[in-house]
Amino acid sequence: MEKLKSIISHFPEVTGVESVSPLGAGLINDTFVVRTSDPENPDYVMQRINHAIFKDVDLLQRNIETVTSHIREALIKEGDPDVDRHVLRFIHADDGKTYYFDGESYWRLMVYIPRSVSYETVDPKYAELAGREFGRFESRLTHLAGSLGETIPDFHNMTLRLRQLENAVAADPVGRVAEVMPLVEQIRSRAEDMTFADRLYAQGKLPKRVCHCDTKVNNMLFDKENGSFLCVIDLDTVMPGYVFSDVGDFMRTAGNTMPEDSPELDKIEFRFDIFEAFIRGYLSTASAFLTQVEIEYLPSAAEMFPYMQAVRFLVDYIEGDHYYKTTYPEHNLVRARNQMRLFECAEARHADMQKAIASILASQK
Ligand code: GN1
Ligand code: MG
Repeated sequence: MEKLKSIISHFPEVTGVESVSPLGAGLINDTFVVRTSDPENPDYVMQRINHAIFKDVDLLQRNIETVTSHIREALIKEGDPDVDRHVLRFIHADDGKTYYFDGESYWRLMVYIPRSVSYETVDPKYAELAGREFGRFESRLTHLAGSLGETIPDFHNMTLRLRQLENAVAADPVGRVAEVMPLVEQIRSRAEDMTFADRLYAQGKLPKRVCHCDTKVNNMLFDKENGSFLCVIDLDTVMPGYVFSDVGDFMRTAGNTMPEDSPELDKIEFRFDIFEAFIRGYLSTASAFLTQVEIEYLPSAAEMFPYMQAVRFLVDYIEGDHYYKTTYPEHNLVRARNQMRLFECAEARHADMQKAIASILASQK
């Protein structure tokens, strides 16, 4: 606590700190809530940025500033009466940057959005809101593609993720490969289909747009009292990418009947009601800029993201769990199996997803 307080002292705007306690369930950064004593002062969210993963913190924070200031300006122009709850605001450290390096770790602070709540699961009503807002988020930022760097290069490059799996299998650094070979084989058998986005991009048929790239359901804030949408959080991976990332990652989390680390595979189902609702919302704000190809492959996006996540969790398991936070030795393997099961469930609904999209588009004309 004293150490955290001394870090906060480098952000002059933050005064009267009363307590600092852990917050949320992110798998990458360490997150805390900073409560202040004066009711006039806001509370804050404090994070230790995972520097092993985000190698260029300066670029990361510049991206985030570009994105948040752009959204802020748009909200002001639109006459939004509640701008401060509709976009994050990062606090400047004493050297003017929006992060502080203590010689070992990188820290940042943002204002805690009052009367907000996030969810681990949503009903179709919230899924539709989420779809609409992620579509709006993308449409607001789409022209910024040239001004944002890739905070994690090749983050959602499926071909590369599969190569990482093959490298991990070949190296077998902690002797875990034998036990996971059936899963590796299952992944290999679907590799050709699941690299569709990289092929489309190479053929010049798929654009890169600014996407959120981590649209986990818990990365959105809603109003505690009336349930209205407030804002999108966790902006570390906002960067040029395929729209498949945002549709896929939302469905990967909100569309699973079980948490992503549940070992109860027979309880996993793909929530088609959530898919329909999310896509209805998403197309209401995104269809104006989406191309035919992007729309055509949205069902494949809902399959690709559980598949990619299975690969990523499995690579981390094989490599000895250095990327994701884990709480027991098999955690990443359980997650990988869970995601592969969800992938199969989503795949089984491919034709239904296509039909739903066609009928939504027809109804929105
Ligand atoms: C990580 O930080 P968090 O928990 O929101 C990860 C995502 C994964 C997700 C899996 C930078 O997100 O890509 O989909 O875990 N973020 C990064 O739960 O790797
Ligand atoms: Mg998060």
